[in-house]
Amino acid sequence: MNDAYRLETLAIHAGQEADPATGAIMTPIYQTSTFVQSEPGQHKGYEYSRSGNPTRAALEACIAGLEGGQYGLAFASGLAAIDTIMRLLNPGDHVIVGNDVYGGTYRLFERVLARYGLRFSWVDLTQPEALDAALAPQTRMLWLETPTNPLMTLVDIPALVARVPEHVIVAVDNTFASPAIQQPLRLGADIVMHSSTKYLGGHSDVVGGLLALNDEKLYADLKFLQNAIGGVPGPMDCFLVLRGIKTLALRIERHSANALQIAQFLEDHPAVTQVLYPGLESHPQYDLARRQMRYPGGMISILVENPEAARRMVSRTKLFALAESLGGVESLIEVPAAMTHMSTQGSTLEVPGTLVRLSVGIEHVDDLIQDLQEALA
Ligand code: P1T
Repeated sequence: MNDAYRLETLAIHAGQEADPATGAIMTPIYQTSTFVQSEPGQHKGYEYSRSGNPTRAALEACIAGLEGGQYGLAFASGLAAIDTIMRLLNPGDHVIVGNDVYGGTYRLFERVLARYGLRFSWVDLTQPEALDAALAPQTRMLWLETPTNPLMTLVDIPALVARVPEHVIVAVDNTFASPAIQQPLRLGADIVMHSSTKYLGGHSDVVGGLLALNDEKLYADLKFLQNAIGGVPGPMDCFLVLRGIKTLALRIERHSANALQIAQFLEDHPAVTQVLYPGLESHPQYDLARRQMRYPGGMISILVENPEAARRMVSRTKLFALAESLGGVESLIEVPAAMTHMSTQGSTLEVPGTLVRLSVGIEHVDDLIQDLQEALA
């Protein structure tokens, strides 16, 4: 695929040439566990679907194209993708992580991987200088989310990349933004990771994870781990993500336009104490957002007066469904402290019970604002 094509074109075509066998324009769902060989080791590029499957290969090429990478890898979930990255490390290795991340990432790092000898430092990376103090001789990885889940803070990817030694792997969880908003590999990151459950899938009908990268050795190591560990997606799930990606650019435009209007509405609402949205001038990193993000995205977090007000609001919306997850065409709302981030309770990553997170869908914005107005009345 021509590297010069723009994201809108790549979303529809990258990795998705017509099926050579039949001419089918849509990538076939190769629902098979294994592939016949003519002699041992003689096959048509596929042996067994944990190691590789043509529908998955199309998705892997697609995410590589969208992120401006050479290589892509697909997983059964975002967490399976993160876990596979972390198996690049050895006991005693040190990882620096931003101090606001998805609750499941925190749980995997501190409750699972710490038991295998990895050490994690949780650092406020909105100040790039804070990174210097956290760096240790054993530091092997810098793990970034931007915007973060759920506080919507940003990190300056090139500024942080410039501060770490060459041997430190910089991985960016690009789930909240999607490649339609920012492409971390182009900003110097080594690995970009997605929960494709979210904006890439886009329709709340599939759970998945994706990686994209450029370094050949790192790719060989991750591909080995993908097969050795086996957290791979089935062909139907790969098809659904490919299908969702086709409209990514259009959806992100509408998610962002709707979210900006809703953020402005909420900022003026007396029941709302604070709105955290990178598209608002009041966001402390508005300048960085303008520099690093093509669109401000569809995620908004707000603070309300007290936890009861938060619970009341999310129980009263009708269009904004009360549910975990994000990035689908339909609007969702939740209280992170009680739902997606319960695992951070009692830690330095704990989020306040007054925080409400909105995933703004692509419904008509006037209907969404009316729904929020009624819920806050
Ligand atoms: O759910 P899964 O596909 O395994 O992806 C995990 C994950 C990783 N990174 C980020 C930034 C995420 O937001 C998620 C999943 N998040 C939710 C389910 C949520 O509601 O926040």
